[in-house]
Amino acid sequence: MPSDQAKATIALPKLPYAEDALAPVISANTISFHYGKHHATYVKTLNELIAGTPYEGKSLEEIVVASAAAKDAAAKKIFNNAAQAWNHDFYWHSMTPKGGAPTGKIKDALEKSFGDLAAFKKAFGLAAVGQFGSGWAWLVKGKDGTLKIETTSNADTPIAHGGTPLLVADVWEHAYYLDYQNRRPDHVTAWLDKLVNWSFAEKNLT
Ligand code: MN3
Repeated sequence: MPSDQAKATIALPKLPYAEDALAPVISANTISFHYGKHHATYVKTLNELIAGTPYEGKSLEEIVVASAAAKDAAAKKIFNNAAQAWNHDFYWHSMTPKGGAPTGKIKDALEKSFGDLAAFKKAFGLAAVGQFGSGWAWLVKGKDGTLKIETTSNADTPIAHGGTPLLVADVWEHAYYLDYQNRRPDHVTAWLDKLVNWSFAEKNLT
């Protein structure tokens, strides 16, 4: 029976830029499917799965952490959709039309951990291209304060394991296939050179 009582649901966050803002590295067509279909569907499915469960009313981060710790099949489905919803919002913010070279504290941290920007890009690119199948390539702050590169498979996310992500690249095929087909290395190279939102990474670092 329909109720007019407002229920706490997880909202689809707005994109931080227009759908065509990242072109030509990522086309408006890709963003319209990736955000408007893939990301939106994770959010919609999540809301359907948590309705009437103890997860309802929790924040997205809380749902990710709680469902990661639970071992049952229902929790696994909730985790997949919650983590994908969280990862995608983090991914949109990891990019900007004004990408380029890092400055300030994030530049210092990168140089301390990787030597220089070129060495970071090489290591991150190898990890992103080498992630077998669907997944994510992350720049994270390790427990010792140094920056590290990690990859996760499918929906998995550092925040489920107490990690501190600074940036993420989506390497699921849906992130680049319309523009690059099988050329994931070309997509990752252009992503690193043109789209990285270093201010977002710095904000997450400090
Ligand atoms: Mn995706």
